[in-house]
This record gives sequence, structure tokens and C-alpha cells, in this order.
Amino acid sequence: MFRFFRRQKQEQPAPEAEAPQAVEVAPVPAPVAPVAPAPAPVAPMAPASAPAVAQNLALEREIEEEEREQKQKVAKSLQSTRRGFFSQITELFSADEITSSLWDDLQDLLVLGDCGVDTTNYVLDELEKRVNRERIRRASTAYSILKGLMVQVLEAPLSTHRPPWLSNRTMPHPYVMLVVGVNGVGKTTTIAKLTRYFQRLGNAVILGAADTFRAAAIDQLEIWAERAGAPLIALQPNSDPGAVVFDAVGAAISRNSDILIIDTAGRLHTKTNLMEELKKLRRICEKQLPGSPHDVLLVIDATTGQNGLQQAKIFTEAVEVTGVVLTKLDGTAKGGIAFAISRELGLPIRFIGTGEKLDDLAEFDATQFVDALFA
Ligand SMILES: Nc1nc2c(ncn2[C@@H]2O[C@H](COP(=O)(O)OP(=O)(O)O)[C@@H](O)[C@H]2O)c(=O)[nH]1
Ligand SMILES: [Mg+2]
Repeated sequence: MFRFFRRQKQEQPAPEAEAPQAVEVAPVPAPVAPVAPAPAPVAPMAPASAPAVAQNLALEREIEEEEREQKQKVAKSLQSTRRGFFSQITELFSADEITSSLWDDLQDLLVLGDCGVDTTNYVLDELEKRVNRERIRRASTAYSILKGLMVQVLEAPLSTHRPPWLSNRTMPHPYVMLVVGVNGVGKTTTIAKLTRYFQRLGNAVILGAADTFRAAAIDQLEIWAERAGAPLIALQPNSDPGAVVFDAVGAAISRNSDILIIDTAGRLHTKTNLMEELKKLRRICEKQLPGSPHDVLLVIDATTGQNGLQQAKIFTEAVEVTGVVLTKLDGTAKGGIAFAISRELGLPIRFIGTGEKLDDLAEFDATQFVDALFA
């Protein structure tokens, strides 16, 4: 349970920041105070004293409560998605016995629900095989197997590139994340949410505004940065995004920041120059800080369905995407796109966006997601 290991702020003072060439838009607050008071970390090795045990129990209870609330929130935000195609799937299986038309109806609903033909056929084949092999008659048994298969589809890519922030491994320092995706999918909003998320784990987060294409994009990130109390490295509109990345990585190093999150432009993905620009940003990170960027998160708007999948393919070919944030699942999304992304692209979904506020971000949990959709 990684929350036990909230990173403590380092005590040593940050080295003097070299005068960055970039305009620093937001004031640098004295060490970023974690939003939630970070409890003392649990020391698993030392024999615990009675007050420490009590404290640990209280912390455990607090975490359980937090997780329960998070689950309820995700289920609630997925309500309208569930009411679409997935509730019809649940109805299909409400009969006692498996009917002859079940497979065709299920195929239609999975495709209509955005799961994609490839993923739908895979799930149907596997389900039919199990049902025949195990001579299953009851629809409810087949339904449980279907849910298990859907979880498997989502879980398969989760083990690839498991980021250190999910597995208690030591984070490279600073840890650099590049956030990419087409305009309007929710990149900037997601960056604000991620800032809050990582601050809550005790990290000092710094932001880079490399979407210099639109002045409004810089302003928007500035507002979020101020709200989250994170410093922002930005240049004038229309300046070279590469220069912003260069300055931002430099600033993250000189200020001893834990995590740098870089916003990027998202003008039409069909324009090859955006892909070239993103490749260049990658190279600048690598040159400034070998091994970085450590994560390239692709933001996909779940309401765009199969079109979102096409976008994802193009980004994946251009920059090595390490994970996906699926946004706007609180709206009219059909939800099946999550399965198509996992199976057809082999990309792990790391977070889901469930609203427009800072706290509307949840770590992706395959079982929880399937339970919420098929409830
Ligand atoms: N309902 C909902 N709206 C979102 C979510 N994420 C982002 N948005 C909205 O989507 C719009 C575009 O977001 P923005 O972050 O500017 O997208 P960008 O162009 O990719 O940076 C804004 O109105 C956001 O409030 C989400 O998870 N749910
Ligand atoms: Mg933006």
C-alpha cells in the first residue's frame, strides 16, 4: 500500500536557483505544503510502541475511509456511462439460462459501447470457449466470467512500465512527466489534478508550460499553478516550447523539485509538425537530464470513443507513451474505450478523470472500473 510511504520533504535547503531564463509566472512558495497533512511514515521494521500502534491503526482506518470514499465517487461519476450500453449487458445476463441470441446481442452491445471490434471478438471468443468447456448453463455464471475477462483485458498492460510512484520504488530525482494529447481532452486540467495528487503524497511539484501555441493555455496553467501553490516555468506565448522544457528541467534540478510536470500543445494530431515537436521535447529532456522524461502520459477524452483510439495510435507511434489518463468519464462517455486502449494499444490506464475539479482524479483500478460499469 504505497500511501504508507508518503515521501517526506527533504530537510536540506534547496540549492540557490540559478536565474532561470524563463519568466517565472507563479511565486515560488516556501516548501510546498502538502495539501493533506502527511502523517508520519509507518516504520515497518522497528518494534512499535503502543502510541505508534494506535497511530498506525488510525492511519490505516483513515486510508480505508479515503479508499471507500474514492470508490463511491468513481461509481457515482460512472453512473451515466453505466446507464448506456453496460446496463443493457447486465440485463442480457439477467435471464436464468444462456439463450441462443446472447452472443450476438453481447457482441453488438460491446461494439456500441466503444470496446472496438478486436477487443469484442477476443472477449466473446474467450467467453464462449469457457462456457462450452465448463458446460455452463447459468447466465449469471457466464456473466461473472465476462466480468473477469474484462478485468483481465484492463490489467494486462498495467504491469508493463509500472511507475515508481505506484510501487514504492525510489523515484529518479527530479521525476519528469510529459503530458501529451490533442486540444480539449483535458491535459491542463489533468496536470492541475496530478499536481494535487503528488503534493498529497508529499512531493514538491514544479510545472512547465510548454503549450506556448495559445496564450490562453499559459494563463490557464498559471491559474491552476497558483491554486495548487506550485511554481510554474513559462515563456511568452509563441516562444519555442523546447526552450520552456530546457528551462523547466533546469529549474526542477536547481530547486531540488521532486516532480516536474510539463504541459504540451495539442493542435491537430494529423499535423506531423506537432509530433516532430513532441519528439524534440523528449530529446531536450533526455539531454538535460539523462533518463528523462520518466513518464509520457497521454490524455484521452473518453467521450471521443474510437476517434480517441486513433489519436492514441498516432501519439504512441511518435513518442513513447508510458500511460494513459482517461478523462471525462463523468459525462456521456460510453466507457468501452478503456478496454480498446488496453488491448489494442497495450497501454496502461493510470488515472481517470471524473470531473472538472482538482480532486476529480482517481487512480485507475481495473476491478473497481469493471464493477462500476457492470453494477
Ligand atoms: N466533465 C469533465 N470535464 C473535464 C475533465 N477534464 C477536463 N475537463 C474539461 O475539459 C475542457 C478542456 O480541458 P483542458 O484541460 O483545457 O484541455 P487541454 O486543451 O487538453 O489542455 C475544460 O472545460 C475542462 O474543465 C473531466 O474529467 N471531466
Ligand atoms: Mg491545455
